[in-house]
Amino acid sequence: MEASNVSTTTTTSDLRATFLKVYSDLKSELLEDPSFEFTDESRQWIDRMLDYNVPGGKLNRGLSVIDSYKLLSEGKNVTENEVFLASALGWCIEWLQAYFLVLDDIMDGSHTRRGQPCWFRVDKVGMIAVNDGVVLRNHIPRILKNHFRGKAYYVDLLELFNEVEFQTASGQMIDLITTLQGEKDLSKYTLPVHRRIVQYKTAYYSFYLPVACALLMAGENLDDHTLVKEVLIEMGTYFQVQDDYLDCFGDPEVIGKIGTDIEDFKCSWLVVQALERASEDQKKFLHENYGKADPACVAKIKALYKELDLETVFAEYESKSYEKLISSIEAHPSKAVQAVLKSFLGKIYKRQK
Ligand code: GPP
Ligand code: MG
Ligand code: MG
Ligand code: MG
Repeated sequence: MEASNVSTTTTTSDLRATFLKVYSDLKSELLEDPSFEFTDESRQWIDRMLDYNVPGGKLNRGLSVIDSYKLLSEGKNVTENEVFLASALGWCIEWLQAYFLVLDDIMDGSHTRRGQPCWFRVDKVGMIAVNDGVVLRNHIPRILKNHFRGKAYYVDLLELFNEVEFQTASGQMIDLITTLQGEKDLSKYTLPVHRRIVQYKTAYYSFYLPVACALLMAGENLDDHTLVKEVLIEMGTYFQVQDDYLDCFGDPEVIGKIGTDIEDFKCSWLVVQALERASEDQKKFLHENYGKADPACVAKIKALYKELDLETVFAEYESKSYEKLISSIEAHPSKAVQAVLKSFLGKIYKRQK
């Protein structure tokens, strides 16, 4: 048991090291992009901006492309070049994530991310971060062009990234405009509304996209994998419920960010659950204190969540979701696909960060 644990750890850290090496390669290419005449200053800006925002996360999304591709290859020899290509796609997703997070932190008025100040809060950055987001987004098709242009699945890849970006931006839009409704009438926050927001803003890019990239690389047609997509969307929904939970109950030291959902009047899973369980008096209390920047109001909301025992409600949701996901996964005819989905689920079940 001990020995196999050690070897798994080594493999995981080897994979991470290989993956990070590809990051350096891709960054160097972008810093030598022939379409732009870099000055020392502009090259240094991009270099620092990328290092600050792209590689510092858990890298789950990116690493999953390699994992999934290997599992889909079912023991066939995966070449070094294929690992490189799967890594490049993984990094495209990490770039996409960096672009979303830089902008999301501005929109949410957040303070920290991955244990450091949000990029826009860094001295001399400020609203230059908006353009950095645009630059990050524009790096993706450049990476794809550099490495996938000759592939049969090139157009499918471009369409996939475009489609998923559109879905995420639409989800982000409803996340933001729903707060306007909530401010008028908190009873508009219901589970179906929450579900729609999180499916679009998180599930497509965080869960469907990595596996879809691996499927395209493996020569599959995405239209043949609707069941896989459905399971991944469910998994992504569960992941964002965890994110909402950790925003309030997580340890900022561990999750690397300080929650802002209560201050921001977000249609979070927690407030939806609270509204379902609150008495008339408690609802009134919620209306009076939710969405206020005042730390005393935030503390009152957190106290009400505890009083309503949302920690237990969440623990029950978590184990039920896990069981449901496992049984949907086991209904899939392919063992290789089952392994891909189980591996992804294993990475997030009961996560603390
Ligand atoms: C996560 O929401 C959603 C995103 C990061 C998508 C952003 C999309 C854009 C088009 C900018 P969140 O605000 O709950 O995430 P976090 O808790 O990490 O801030
Ligand atoms: Mg946010
Ligand atoms: Mg947000
Ligand atoms: Mg959040």
